[in-house]
Amino acid sequence: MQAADSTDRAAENRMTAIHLAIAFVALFIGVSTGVLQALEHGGVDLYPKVKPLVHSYYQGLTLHGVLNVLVFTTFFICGLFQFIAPRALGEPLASRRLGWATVAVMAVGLVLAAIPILTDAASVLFTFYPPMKAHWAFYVGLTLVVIGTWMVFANLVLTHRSWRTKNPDRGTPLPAFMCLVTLAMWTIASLGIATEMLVVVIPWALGLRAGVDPLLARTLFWLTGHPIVYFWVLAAYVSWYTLIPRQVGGRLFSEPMARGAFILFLVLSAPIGFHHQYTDPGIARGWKFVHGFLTFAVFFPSLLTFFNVVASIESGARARGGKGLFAWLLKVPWGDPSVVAQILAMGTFAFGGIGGLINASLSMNLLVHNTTWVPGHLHLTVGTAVTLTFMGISYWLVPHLRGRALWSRKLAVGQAWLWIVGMFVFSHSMHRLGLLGVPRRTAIGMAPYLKPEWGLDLKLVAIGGTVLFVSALSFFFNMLMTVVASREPAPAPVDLAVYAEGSSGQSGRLFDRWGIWVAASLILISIAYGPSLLRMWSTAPFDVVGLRVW
Ligand code: CU1
Repeated sequence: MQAADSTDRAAENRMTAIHLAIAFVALFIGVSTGVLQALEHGGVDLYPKVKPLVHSYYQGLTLHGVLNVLVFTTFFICGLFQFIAPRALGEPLASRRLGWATVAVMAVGLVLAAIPILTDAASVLFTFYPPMKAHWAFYVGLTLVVIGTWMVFANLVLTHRSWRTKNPDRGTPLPAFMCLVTLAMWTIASLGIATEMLVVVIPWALGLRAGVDPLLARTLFWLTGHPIVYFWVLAAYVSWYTLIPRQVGGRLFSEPMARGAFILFLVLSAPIGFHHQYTDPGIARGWKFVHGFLTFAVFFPSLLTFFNVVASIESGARARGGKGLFAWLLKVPWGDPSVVAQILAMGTFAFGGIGGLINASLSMNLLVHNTTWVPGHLHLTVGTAVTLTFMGISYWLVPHLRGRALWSRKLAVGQAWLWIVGMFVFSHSMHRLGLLGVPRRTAIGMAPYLKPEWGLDLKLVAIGGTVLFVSALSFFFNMLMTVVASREPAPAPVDLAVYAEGSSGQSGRLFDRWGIWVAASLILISIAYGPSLLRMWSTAPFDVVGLRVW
C-alpha cells in the first residue's frame, strides 16, 4: 500500500492554506459591511462616510451576502475537504495538478465577480433575482467558482477510486464518506444554478437574449439555493461527527446512523426549493405542498445528527468523570476553543432549525416572508451553526497548517462566547422585527414608514451586530498572530485516520452503493421539479428587460 508521503501532504496543506486565506479575506470584508448594515438599522448610517469605498447600503449588502455566504463558505469547504478526505483515506490527493487548477479557476472566478461588485455594477444582492441585471462578469465569475467545486469533487472521487482498488472490501472511512456525499449532493443540486447561469442569465447579460424570465430564473436559483445551505451545514456536520467526539475524548455514538443521515441529506436536500417561493405566482399550490412536506422530511436527519453528536459528547464527558443527568456537561473541555466554538454553534442550530420549520410551513411562511425574520434565521444557521463551526475548525487547522500553536486560546474561547452573545441579541431582534413586519433587504433608516414600536429592536440589531463585529475582529487577530507571531510548536493534530480502522463493517459497504442513492436523488428531483419546470420553460416568454435599480 503506497501511503501519502510528507511531500504530498505539504503540497496539499499549501492548497488548503490558500483556500482558507481567500475565505478569511472574504469573511473580513463581508463582516465589515455587515456591521454597517446593522448600524444603519439602529439609526447610525455610516454609508455616506464610506462612500469612496462603498456607494450604498445595497452595494454593501451585496458584498456582505456574496462574500460571506457564497465565497467564504465555498472556499473554506473546498480547502477543508481536500485536507480531510485524503487523510482519512490514507491516500495522496489524486491529482495535485487538478488541485492547483481548481485554485486557479476559483480565484479567477472570484476576481471576475468581485470587480463589478466593487465598482457598483452588480448590486443585485446574493440571490441576484432577475430582472435586476448585473454586469456579465459577476455571473461568469460566480459560475467559475461553482465549476471549481465540481473540480474538487472530481479530485476526491479519483482519490477515493485509488483507495478502493487497494481496499475492495472495506467501507469508506467515515470522514471521507461524508465529504464525498456532501460534494455529490452539492454537484447534483448546483445543476440548477448552472442552468440558470448558462441558459438564462449569462446570454441575457451578454445581450444575446433580449429578455429574461424571472420565475424560471428564480426557480432554477432555488433548486440550488436551498441545498447550498446543506452544502454549508453538512461541512459543519463532518466536523461534528468525526472530530468533536475525539476532541472531547469520546467516540461517535453510532456510525451507521451517521452514514444513514448523510444519505438522507443526499436524497432529500434538493427537491424542496419551492419553500422559498410560496408567494410566487405561477407555481401550482400542490407542488408547493410537496416541497413543504419534503422540507419537513429533511429535518429528520438533522434530528438524528443532533442526537448522535450530543450522545457522543456525553460519552466523552462521562469518560472524563462526568456524572448525573446534566452535570456531565461540566466535564466537557470548555477551555478548548475548537470544542467550545463548535458546541455553541451546535446549540444555536437547534433554534435555527425550529425557525426553519416555521419558514417551511405554507401558512406561517406568509407572516414572515420577506421580513427581517428570514435574515434573522439565516444568521442562526449559516451565520452561527456554520460560521462559528468553521472558526472552531480554524482554531486547530490553521495552527496545524502553520506548524505553530494558536496564539491565544483564551481570546479564542472568549471570541466564541462573544459571538453567541452578539448573535442572540442580533438574531432575536431580527426575528421580532420580522413579526412586526419590518422588510428585509431594505435600508430601514431612510424608510418613510418607520414605526416607533420598532425602535428598541432596531437599536438592539445595531448593538448585536457591533458585538459580532468585535468577535469577528478578535478571530482575525488571533489567526493573524498565529501565522506571524506564534513561536510555540503546534500540538499534535487530531487523528483523522482513526475511522479508517473502525469502518470496515457491512454497514459501511451498504452505504457505499453510491449509484442507488444518486439515482434516488435524481428521481426525486425530477418528480418534484419536472412538471413545474417543463411548464415554465415551454411558456417562458423571455421578454422581461433588465433593470438597474441601484
Ligand atoms: Cu430553504
